[in-house]
Amino acid sequence: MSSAFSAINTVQRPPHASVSQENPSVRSSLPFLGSTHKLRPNSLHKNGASIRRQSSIVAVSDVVKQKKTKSSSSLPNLLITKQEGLVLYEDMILGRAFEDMCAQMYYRGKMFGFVHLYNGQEAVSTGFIKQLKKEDCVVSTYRDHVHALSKGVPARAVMSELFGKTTGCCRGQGGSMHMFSREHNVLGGFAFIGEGIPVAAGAAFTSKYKREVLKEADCDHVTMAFFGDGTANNGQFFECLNMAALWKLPIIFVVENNLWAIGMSHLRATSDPQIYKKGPAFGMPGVHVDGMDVLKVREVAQEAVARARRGDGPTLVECETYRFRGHSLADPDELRDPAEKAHYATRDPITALKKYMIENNLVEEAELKAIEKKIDEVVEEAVEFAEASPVPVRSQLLENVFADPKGFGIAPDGRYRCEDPKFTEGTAHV
Ligand SMILES: Cc1ncc(C[n+]2csc(CCOP(=O)(O)OP(=O)(O)O)c2C)c(N)n1
Ligand SMILES: [Mg+2]
Repeated sequence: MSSAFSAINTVQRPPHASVSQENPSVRSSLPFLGSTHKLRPNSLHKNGASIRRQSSIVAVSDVVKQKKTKSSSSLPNLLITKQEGLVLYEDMILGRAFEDMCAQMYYRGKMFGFVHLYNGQEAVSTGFIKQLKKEDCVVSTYRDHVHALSKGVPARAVMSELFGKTTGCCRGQGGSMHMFSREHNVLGGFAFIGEGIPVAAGAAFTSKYKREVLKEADCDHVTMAFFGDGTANNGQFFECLNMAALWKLPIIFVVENNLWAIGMSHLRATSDPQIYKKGPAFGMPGVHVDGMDVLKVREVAQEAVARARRGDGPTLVECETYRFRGHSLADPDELRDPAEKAHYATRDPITALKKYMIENNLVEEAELKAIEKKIDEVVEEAVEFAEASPVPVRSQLLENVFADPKGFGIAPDGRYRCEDPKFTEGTAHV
């Protein structure tokens, strides 16, 4: 037994096993970080290993420790090869640089509506999505630009979407909160919290149906649903945990616990702040991972993906992370304690990966600098492309909004109501 998942599986099988039966001291073997003082360990149990065998939860840091000796790396005792590290680094740099550019463009008036940035959370998107194949699906939230980028949607298509241009991945019709790409199997950013989770469950059901009912033997596609700590208090989350476990769906529920839901502290909003514990209650593994450490996230992601692909069902993963900016670019971010922000700033996932790679002689700093320069150019080019792209024609306004726009967007004479010059003045007879 060498993994969190196998440990969890052994305890989830007995029909009467439940989280409430666990040894309460197990909780203390899971350090939560930062402002979650209530969850800090009082004392560690002397015999942690035996507790872990009985428990339905395992500290992922231990998994990583155990795995050090049999890493996928050709170098002994390293968690990654140079090539793997460079892929992770480049993807995180892309996410960060892209979002920083979004902030600039937003404040210059190039984007409309709310824009929610992902700075600080990059290790989650990179650690998980880089484990996927193109056919696998990703479902996101309104904080979705970086999930789309990690899944391979070109930066120019995401930036153009943010500018509301026709060359955007949704022809400019979705904007910041609705990134979608059929080609890349990005099934959407969703603005209503929790609404993406059933969509993800549906996508996972599709994969299973294709394999088991339509006998498409090679359909081993996996779906990842990303959502926040606040969203994990919504009913859709629980309903989908139930269905996913019941039907053994190939889905991974990735909770990005950044400790805040706008200005509501996670500790004030939920009865048990340890979200991963809800997994075993439904009969699936629940894992907590340090979401500021891309190597740990990646380890967990690999196991969860493998489990889903081989038909063993869903996994719930809680990534403890932090957003480095306000909830959205309209948020002055005055509610969070500066000390908490400072604490997480020292845990920047990009700096941590860079340190790991350099200290282990995997790369020279100059190689990482070259990646940063390349990505700066990619992001610059994305802005130029978006700037130069055309805005959609007005008649596109109602496309894909109503199945039958007659009576809504289309007047009795068959013309789009928005074509009426008085439409935007609010004086048209509609
Ligand atoms: C159904 C619904 N209710 C309320 C809101 C308003 N709202 C927008 S973001 C948000 C907080 C979500 O927090 P969390 O799930 O932790 O995600 P985070 O923003 O931290 O990534 C809320 C309540 C919404 N978008 N949808
Ligand atoms: Mg949150």
